[in-house]
Amino acid sequence: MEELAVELHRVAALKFGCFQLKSGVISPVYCDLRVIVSHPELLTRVADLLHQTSQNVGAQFSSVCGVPYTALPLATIICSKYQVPMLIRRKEAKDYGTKKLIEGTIVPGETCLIIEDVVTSGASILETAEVLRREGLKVSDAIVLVDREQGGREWLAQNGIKLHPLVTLTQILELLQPLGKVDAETVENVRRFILENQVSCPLEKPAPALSYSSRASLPGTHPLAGRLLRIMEKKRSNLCVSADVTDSAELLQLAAELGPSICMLKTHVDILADFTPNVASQLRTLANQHDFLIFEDRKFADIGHTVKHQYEGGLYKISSWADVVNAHAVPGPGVVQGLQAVGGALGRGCLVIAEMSSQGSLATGDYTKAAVKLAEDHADFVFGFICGHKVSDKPEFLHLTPGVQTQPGGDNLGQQYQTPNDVIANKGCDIIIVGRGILSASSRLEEAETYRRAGWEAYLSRIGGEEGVAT
Ligand code: S5P
Repeated sequence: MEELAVELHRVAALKFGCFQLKSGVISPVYCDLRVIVSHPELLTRVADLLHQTSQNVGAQFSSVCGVPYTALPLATIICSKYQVPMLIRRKEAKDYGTKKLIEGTIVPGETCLIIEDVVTSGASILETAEVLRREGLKVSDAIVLVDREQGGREWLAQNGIKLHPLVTLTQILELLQPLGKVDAETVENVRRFILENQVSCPLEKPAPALSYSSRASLPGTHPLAGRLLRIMEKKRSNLCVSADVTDSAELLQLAAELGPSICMLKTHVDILADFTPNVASQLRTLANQHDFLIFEDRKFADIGHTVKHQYEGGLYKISSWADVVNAHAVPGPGVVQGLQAVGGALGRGCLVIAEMSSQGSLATGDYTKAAVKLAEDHADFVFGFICGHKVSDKPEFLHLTPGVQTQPGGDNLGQQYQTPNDVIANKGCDIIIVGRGILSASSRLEEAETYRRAGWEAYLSRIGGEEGVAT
């Protein structure tokens, strides 16, 4: 270990002095272990020691994955020398919608050992472990060259990963000091720095969820999403009623009666038996009067050229009266671009269908990820998702969830229901879309109010607020 400490110091992988970290904090020590790739003997020695440690601690594994990037050559040497299959984690976030996140043969159920050069909070190891675990692999141990002792070990342990460092920062100092490589003052400074810079465990302190109104004024929030978020806060409603009725008079009656309780009315205009342009204009008047948005649930899914016509023309002229429409991601960007060509200048917005509530839906996994990317790439027109759980961490995006009833369950054609509390408080979505849960009640207004209150209370519990303080 002494030899290793001296070598790391010699090649300037460890520097002592005064360094400003990315966070702005001044550190008396800087670990730049990337430099070891320029020193083949040291690189091989470190790889050997990492492997030896994995044997000493009795780690069981069938593959090895190095946390990108510094640990990649270390993992490569270990895998080559000791004949262990390797997995490579891709780091390019841009490609995550379409490319695999892990290269190599994945055998679900098998255990993968993580290799890392230096650990501070443990976040990089955990990120890699989560990607591996999502693919069905088990991760229980991580071998690391240097532990900065700033809380990473504890955080990883909470997430089921044992951290095995070759050496800690304190041990390195204890080895270097008698050799005159560092003085007593440096040792003391580093000790104090470690003590005063413990990384708090992100799981213990989740970032507080933002309120609807604070999200309304974020610079990246689409103007229509901003309007919707303000309506929600003002009316204390995250309820969208799905007005799945076939008679125009009933639709208008529903909009007039439930208007004050909802933030949005969702229509399927093509199920109306007696649609006329006058129905659309009366609906618009009611929307303005009661301050809700109209969402025509047309689910566009064709090439851009065709959806342009479907949106603007035909019998329904949807773009002339609906604030919001939605699109499937299956055709690729063209569908959104076609809709935007019509709706963009009118100030309209679009939701991408990232998941569906129906049993056996194919909109899962990589498809959902690609749908999120499609939305992110067109954030000047797309402002959210139809989904069953929160699919994007960007607070500018809204998550709208259909398949909601007060009792979980389903219908006999594959619809599946979650409760308002589950959707808003547990799954982190923003708006509940309720159809038959309200439409089949004897008093639709009373039932809508029940859903409105349930959705709102779930929201308040999510943001940690109480009635009256959610601003
Ligand atoms: O995945 C979906 C997407 C949508 S938009 N699942 C859905 O159920 N929907 C729509 O939400 C569906 O077309 C219907 O209009 C509404 C759900 O109605 P409910 O009666 O089952 O609440």
